[in-house]
Amino acid sequence: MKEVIGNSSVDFCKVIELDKHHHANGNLTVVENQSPIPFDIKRIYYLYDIPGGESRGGHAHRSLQQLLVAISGSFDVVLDDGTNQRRVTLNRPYQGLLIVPGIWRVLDNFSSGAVCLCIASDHYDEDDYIRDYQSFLDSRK
Ligand code: T46
Repeated sequence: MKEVIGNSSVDFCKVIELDKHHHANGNLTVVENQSPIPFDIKRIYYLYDIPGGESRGGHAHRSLQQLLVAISGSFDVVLDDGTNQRRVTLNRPYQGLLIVPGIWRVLDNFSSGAVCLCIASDHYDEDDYIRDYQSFLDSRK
């Protein structure tokens, strides 16, 4: 079993302003390895067609770092380090929420047509997930 990397806090998760190229014919935003995110990108996936009232997440990662972007619509991310919780609303395609390892996250309050782009520091690995909340709390001790 992998160890949780670092003794992280919800305060280490931050909204990062992404590069925005504004033009009369529309906008363009760029995300590259290490700029402005502090990791190399290994995987991209996205959540979409989320029915009203549904939530996603409900787990923590041992070592994965992610940047979440509301590339369409809006949703909330509830961050939990086992002691403190923070609710962050994402509703701009030029802002990304960096989530560090060891943070329980729940995504909810999805608007109609919301799309959550997830940029990840590693490939999919089920061993990196902590999907049981009590196990998450135990991992924080
Ligand atoms: C996270 C939130 C924001 C794969 O096969 N490959 C993948 O890369 C991913 C992300 C998922 N899957 C499979 C595993 C499950 O059978 O897709 C299914 C749904 O995954 P999960 O229940 O983990 O989905 P979410 O939306 O609850 O969580 C996902 C990410 O897993 C997670 O890292 O932070 O989005």
